Amino acid sequence: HPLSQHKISLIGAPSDAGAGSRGSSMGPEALRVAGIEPALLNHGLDVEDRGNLSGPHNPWDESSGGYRHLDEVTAWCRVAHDAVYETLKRRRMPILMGGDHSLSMGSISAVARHCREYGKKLRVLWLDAHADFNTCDITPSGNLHGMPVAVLCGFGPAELIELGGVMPATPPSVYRLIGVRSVDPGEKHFVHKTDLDVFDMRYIDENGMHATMERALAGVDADTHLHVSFDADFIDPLIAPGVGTPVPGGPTYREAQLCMEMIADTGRLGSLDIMELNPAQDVRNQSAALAVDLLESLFGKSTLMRKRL
Ligand code: EXY
Ligand code: MN
Ligand code: MN
Ligand code: MN
Repeated sequence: HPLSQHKISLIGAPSDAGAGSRGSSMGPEALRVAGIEPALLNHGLDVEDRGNLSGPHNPWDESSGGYRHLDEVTAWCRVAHDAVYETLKRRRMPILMGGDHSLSMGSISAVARHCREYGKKLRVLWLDAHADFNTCDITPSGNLHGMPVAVLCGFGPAELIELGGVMPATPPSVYRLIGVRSVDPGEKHFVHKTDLDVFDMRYIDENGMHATMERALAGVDADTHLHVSFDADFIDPLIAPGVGTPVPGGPTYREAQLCMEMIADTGRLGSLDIMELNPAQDVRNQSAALAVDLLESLFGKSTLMRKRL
């Protein structure tokens, strides 16, 4: 096995250049203040905090050619790609602490490169209120945090779609989008056309989180590298208000915990993004604290009393 799941590297990526509001640049520090490192140490894991990456500041410019801050986002994604790729090469599990969700173009292109080199199958769970599948032609905002899944599938500007060395970084078939409840009209059409696998909130309401995760994880086996891209706006904003783009009607505390517990049960987690926490919108850092709580479940802490079969 090329990677030790017991050796974790925390990587801060304090940029909000891809977002429509400022503040997710404070996400990495909010996670540290919420005790991300001691929480992982408590689970007997070997944890190193590599500090924060650096990149350009947010110029707060207008969108141009359908993209806002393309140069800045590209620079940040390059450093995120390199840090995640190098961490995987050292056989450690990278946890990228965002930062806005555009940074996942960097992390996932690196994870995909790693999987190609080690002959691993990649599965990406995209936990998000949004589909993040816009392109410059259909985006209502130009904000690149609304486009990372499309870019990773090869739909986007040259400098971003080529980040991981090959284009596209990933086929659409590796993705499972979970928790979706806000999609733009053109984006919805494009999601359907691309045949992305989406478990939206209506699906979760009707089938329950357990059946949803069983389907989203179907086919994950010993050869699979599982990447979780966690957008904090996945969770219902009643309990996670500290995000830039809250959307009502998300998973409850228990639904979110069950989701994490079922991922933990696969034993296949290989890399993780924790994105879009916005401390400027939060109340007493509760959303970062909740993210750390969920992270513990993702690493195997469970309140399960029933003896395992
Ligand atoms: N779909 C909207 C847009 O593209 O502007 C909003 C995107 C928000 C993306 C967030 C964080 O996941
Ligand atoms: Mn604990
Ligand atoms: Mn997102
Ligand atoms: Mn989102």
